[in-house]
Order: sequence, then C-alpha cells, then structure tokens
Amino acid sequence: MYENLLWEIKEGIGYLTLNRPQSLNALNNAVLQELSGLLDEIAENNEVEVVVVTGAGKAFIAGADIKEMAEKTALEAREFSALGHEVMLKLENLPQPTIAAVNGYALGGGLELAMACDMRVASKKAKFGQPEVGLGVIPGFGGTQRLPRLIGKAFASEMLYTGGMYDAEQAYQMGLVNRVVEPEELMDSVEELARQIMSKGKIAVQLAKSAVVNGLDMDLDSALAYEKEIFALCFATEDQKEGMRAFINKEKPQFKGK
Ligand code: DAK
Repeated sequence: MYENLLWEIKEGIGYLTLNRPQSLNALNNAVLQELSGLLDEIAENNEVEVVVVTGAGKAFIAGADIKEMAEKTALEAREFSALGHEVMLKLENLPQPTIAAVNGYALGGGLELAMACDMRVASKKAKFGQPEVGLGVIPGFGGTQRLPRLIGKAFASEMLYTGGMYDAEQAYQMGLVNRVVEPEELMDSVEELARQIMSKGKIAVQLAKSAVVNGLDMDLDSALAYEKEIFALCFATEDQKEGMRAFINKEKPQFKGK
C-alpha cells in the first residue's frame, strides 16, 4: 500500500519502518507525504497502543534527501520544511506513546524524526548528528528547537554548530536516548518497554502523554492547570476505578482502556 513505508500491527504494537534502504531511508517529499497519511491513520486506530519507528537496513534515517533538496528553490524549500514540520508534529502529537528504535544513522531530519518520538532506544551501532551546517543550511524539521529542549542548550549548541557525529554511548550521556543495547537486542528491548507501558491503564498513559507533550510548550502555571484538568478526567474512566479497587484488594488490575 505504501511505496516507502512498512506498517504492521502485532499484539498492540504498531511497527512503522522507513523502507528506502538504498538511500539510507532519506526523507524525500514522497516519504513525507506517505508518513503524513499513515500518521493520520494510526491516530485513529484503537488497536495500536504503542508505536515503534525504525529504519530498514543499516540506517535509521540519514536525513532529508540531499539529492532532492539540492535542486530546490527557496519557496520549494519552505514548502518542504512545512511538510516536514507537519509530519513531525503529527508524530509528536499521536495519542499513543512512540518509541524510536534507532538501528543505525539518525542524522539531520532523521534525528529530528527520532526526537519527535517520546523515547529513543539505540543500538550500539547507532550514530547521531545534525550535520546540516556542513551543507550550508540549518535543520529544517524542528531540530534547532527540539534538541535544546531535550538535551539542554550546551550539548545542543555543540551538535548544531559543529555538525559532528556522536555514537550511541555519547548520545546516552547527553540524554538523547533512553537506553543503549546490543544491535541484536534492539527490538526485544523496545518491545519490553512497549509491554511495560501496555500493562498500564491505556487512557491514563495517553493522558499522561498529552500532559507531557502539551505541557512542555506552556509556562508552568498553565501546564499545572492543564495537569489538574487531565487528572480530574481520569476519574471519569473505568480504569481509574479498577486500578484503585485492585490496589485496595491487593489484586492485579484488569484495565479495559475505558
Ligand atoms: N540524502 C540522499 N541520499 C543519501 C543520504 C541523504 N541524506 N544519505 C545517504 N544517501 C545515499 C548515498 O548517496 C548513497 O547513494 P548512492 O551513491 O549509492 O546512489 C546511499 O545512500 C548509501 O550511502 P553511502 O554510500 O554514503 O553510505 P556510507 O555508509 O558510506 O555513509 C553516511 C553513510 C550516513 C555517513 C553518508 O551517507 C552521509 O554522510 N549521508 C548524508 C548524511 C547527512 O548529511 N544527513 C543530513 C541531511 S540534511 C530544510 C529542511 C530539512 C533539512 C534542512 C533544511 N529546509 C527546507 C530549510 C534537513 C536537512 C537534512 O537532514
């Protein structure tokens, strides 16, 4: 159905694989258009509880497609950047938690896409960087904004101004990834994380995500007010009744996602 993406759902986990290995999964216009459509579909799909994003072959995503980008006029670059922003925002705002399984190069737009996920698990083979300044441009899909929010101004500045490449261990030390694992253990580790999340109340998890993602862009007073309303909303769910009942009765809760 998709030319550049693979999409499958197994036991509540949706696996989204960028599938242009011959170009190290570089993001061109066609890939971004497909992603935009698929993300709309995922947002509506109740069967999907956690989304895992990864890349086919040796790369996660080696960035925006430089060959396609090289020919762009300023106005076309603006449109491309707008489409990239739209995709990153759709990914960031998916109701389901998202995990980037970073199997290899996550450069430029690829790192920006990984940062639009909630969590990142890296293979020891993964490499991270925002090399755009070496191409005479700046990151165009949100990297100048998401990177300092995620790892702080000092490390973000270093990555953005030097365009350097960092291995998984360095990325872990900077707070860019949650875990670093052996390459052959990447999917097991990601699935373990996904299953931990899926064992909890689905609505509570999604509301917690909404509080985190939306709250990060607010001042603290507004974010706390938002948290208060979301907290109250949990009490309209059956899962809240079940979770507290089970605790009091020393039982394992049977959440229904209602
Ligand atoms: N775009 C297009 N093709 C790419 C690519 C990319 N980003 N990365 C790799 N490829 C292609 C290679 O050209 C090669 O194709 P053929 O020569 O076989 O036709 C194939 O993938 C395999 O790559 P290599 O042969 O180079 O593989 P190596 O293992 O030797 O090297 C590498 C791997 C990741 C170190 C190297 O491929 C590399 O340096 N790639 C470029 C990485 C990079 O600079 N990425 C950042 C891209 S810039 C904006 C919007 C968005 C952006 C900026 C502005 N506006 C609209 C304002 C975002 C920019 C970026 O993401």
